[in-house]
Amino acid sequence: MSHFTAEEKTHFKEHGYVIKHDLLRQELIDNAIDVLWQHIEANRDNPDTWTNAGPSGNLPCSDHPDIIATLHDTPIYDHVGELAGKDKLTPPGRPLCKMNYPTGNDPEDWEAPPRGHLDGYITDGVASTFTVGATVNISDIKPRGGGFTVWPGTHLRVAEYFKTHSLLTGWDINRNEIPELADLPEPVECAGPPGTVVFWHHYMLHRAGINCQRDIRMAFVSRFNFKNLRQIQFDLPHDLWGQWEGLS
Ligand SMILES: O=C(O)CCC(=O)C(=O)O
Repeated sequence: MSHFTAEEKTHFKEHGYVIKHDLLRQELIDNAIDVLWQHIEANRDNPDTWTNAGPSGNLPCSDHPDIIATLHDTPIYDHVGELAGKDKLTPPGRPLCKMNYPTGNDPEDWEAPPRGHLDGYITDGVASTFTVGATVNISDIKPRGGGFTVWPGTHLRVAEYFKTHSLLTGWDINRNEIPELADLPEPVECAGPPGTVVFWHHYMLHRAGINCQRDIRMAFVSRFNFKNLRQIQFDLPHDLWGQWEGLS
């Protein structure tokens, strides 16, 4: 059975991401949310405590069976496999639990974030990248509610850049020092109910949006790798889709 239509695959290639809905059963979502609340420094029953709550960074519960189930007991890996080729990928790991707490600002005052970042380039001279990202909405994420945000088409511009600049200079992109990426398209904020999943190319500029709603934005991010990624990563900008069984 195919998970993606031809149009969805084309959308992924052209825009660098594709959104699917209803990929998680409600029971998986409810169980995961119960686990998350054991780690959030706020009172689940008092929304007044959710603004600027903590902790910052990923919650330390990626190893919990109910969190792992949101990836392993769902068709997410099959979807990624249909794009990149399941036999070519390492097995799924553990989701990163990413909360985005309300800022306390009014939705009317919301502004789109100015730019996103590229994962895997966290310091000068290092490229530690991946292949496909999957961001899963665990809470009901309203527009302006801190949803995962992508800059469509930036994967193609980043690939162009890496054709003439080493991957080891990727940190310059995150430092916003690249004229080729100075003028970005309008970002897309991936709001949507629990079970909405954004599949995205690893060269996409992205980040969490700004949460001007009342609810805590709960999302999980998983990253998937080609088994031979370390051998081929420097070649990928020159042949962006050749390795992707479902897209080449
Ligand atoms: O929390 C988010 O929506 C974005 C996460 C992110 O930027 C990342 O995983 O690199």
